[in-house]
Amino acid sequence: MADLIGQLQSLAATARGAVAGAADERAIEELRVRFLGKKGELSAVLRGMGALPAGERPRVGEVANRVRDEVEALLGAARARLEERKLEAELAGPPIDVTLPGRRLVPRGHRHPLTRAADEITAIFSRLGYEVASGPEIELDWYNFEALNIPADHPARDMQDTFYVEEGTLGPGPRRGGVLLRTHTSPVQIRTMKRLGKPPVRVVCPGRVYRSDYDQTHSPMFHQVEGLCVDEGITFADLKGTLAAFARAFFGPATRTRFRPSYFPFTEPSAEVDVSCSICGGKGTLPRVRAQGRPDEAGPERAGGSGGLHPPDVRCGTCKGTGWLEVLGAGMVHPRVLENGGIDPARCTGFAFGMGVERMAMLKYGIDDLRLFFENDLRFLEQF
Ligand code: 2U9
Repeated sequence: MADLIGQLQSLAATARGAVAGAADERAIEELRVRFLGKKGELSAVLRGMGALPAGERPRVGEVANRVRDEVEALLGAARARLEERKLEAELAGPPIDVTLPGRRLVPRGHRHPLTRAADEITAIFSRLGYEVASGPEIELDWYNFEALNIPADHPARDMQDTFYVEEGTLGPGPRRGGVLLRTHTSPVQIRTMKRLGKPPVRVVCPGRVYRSDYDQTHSPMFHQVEGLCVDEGITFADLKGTLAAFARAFFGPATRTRFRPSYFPFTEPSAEVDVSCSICGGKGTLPRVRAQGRPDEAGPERAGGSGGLHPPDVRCGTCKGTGWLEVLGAGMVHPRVLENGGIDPARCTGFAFGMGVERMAMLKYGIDDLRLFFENDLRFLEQF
């Protein structure tokens, strides 16, 4: 017994010296392992306890516990001393400017210009109290056409020719009619009306749509944002006010709006909506030398009055000289469409509108070629 107690006391003495000389965290950790670890010196001494008579074990255990507590306390105090020294060194060193901007270790990415345009559009309608909804891109004929007052023999189906999914490729399950890639996001509004079951309905639906079209200005896949507002007493005036507010928020506060009569199977009456050209401000012309000053600024050649010395204005290419850009379609929802959404057309009215995101982005960011959106050329994408 005396032998084991002697070993424990000499372990404590060694530890005191060793810990006092430990210079850093690593050295302290190494000492912890050496003295207190599972295969450390204390464990080794304790293994000798097995050979002692049972009556002597408690005394040795008591000393061993004291030694363990002491070594733990020594290690803790050494760690605290190191911490304190580190802090003092930091405080003595050059001051840290906590107002400096953080360092960006990984370059931050950014949204695709189409995502950005769609986000800006939906954010404006969110502020007007609309919810944002999405739905399937592979859609039933009923939701895409029938419910929107476009029966199988309707000529509007030609303009929205799409891609059909072959019956054989679909799993089992009940369905009404064909399955296709949606040609507009309107089915989401039908689904939303059915989901809510009662007015008011205020929803905007951004998403991909598909048409069998491919040329300079048409892509077989493009993006739309459509909106729907249904309640008791909704009028065409609400539609005009809403779209005018949207156009000002998206294109700038000076933007004007005009409505021209049109036709859609799902709205009656229907309108094409134009906004004043965001490039020429609605004038239809641009000063020939834009680089030399803002359009309204009188250059040196204008000073001195009506000498006619400044070069003549040129036709604005964006609006083709008309001062107007066609950007939206809209109208009052056809009563049969409301009914298909489960809303009583005798009690409620509603307006709907739709826009192409590619066109909105091209006009807002001054992009002149639709194909740029889909080529994934970083020289283009990194400008946004
Ligand atoms: C429901 C009822 C009515 C959505 C509407 C338009 C007019 C429209 C085009 C703009 C450019 C499509 O991307 S584009 O080619 N859209 O002209 N869309 S009204 O009408 C609806 C939708 C859903 C239940």
